Amino acid sequence: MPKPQTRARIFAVSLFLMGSGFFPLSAAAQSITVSDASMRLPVPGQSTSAAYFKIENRSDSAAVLQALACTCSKSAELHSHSSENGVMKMRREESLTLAAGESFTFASGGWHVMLKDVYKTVRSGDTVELTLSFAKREPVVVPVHVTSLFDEPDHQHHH
Ligand SMILES: [Cu+2]
Repeated sequence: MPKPQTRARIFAVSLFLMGSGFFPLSAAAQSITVSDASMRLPVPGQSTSAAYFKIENRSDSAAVLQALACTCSKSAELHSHSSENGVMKMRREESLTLAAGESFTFASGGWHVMLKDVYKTVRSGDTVELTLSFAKREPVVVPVHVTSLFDEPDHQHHH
């Protein structure tokens, strides 16, 4: 049984190891900010939807967003939109690179997070969690506000 003093020292050493080796870029990871995250529920009969947010890289090095996961759906993919001969096309992207200081907005008609097989238990007004995974950085977890097409004032008196 180690004396309290020894135990305290072991604890201090393990904290040091975590700080220096296990999460070497924790300070950098904190400088990725995500705001205004929202998703709309799939329309009736569909199970696919999209999430949008604004992301800002406040760190001094490039950030590469590589993967996403949402507590609201079976899978989440990075997608872009582009117009080819007047036809909007959606494409799956491997990653999004943000230079130091750069910000980027995911929005309808542009880059979005494609949510596939959205769980039926998710309701309008809920808050779900989106996890953004980066190359050589800790993941960032953000709350996402769930909305529905039927939230719109136009639809509320249709009964
Ligand atoms: Cu898509």
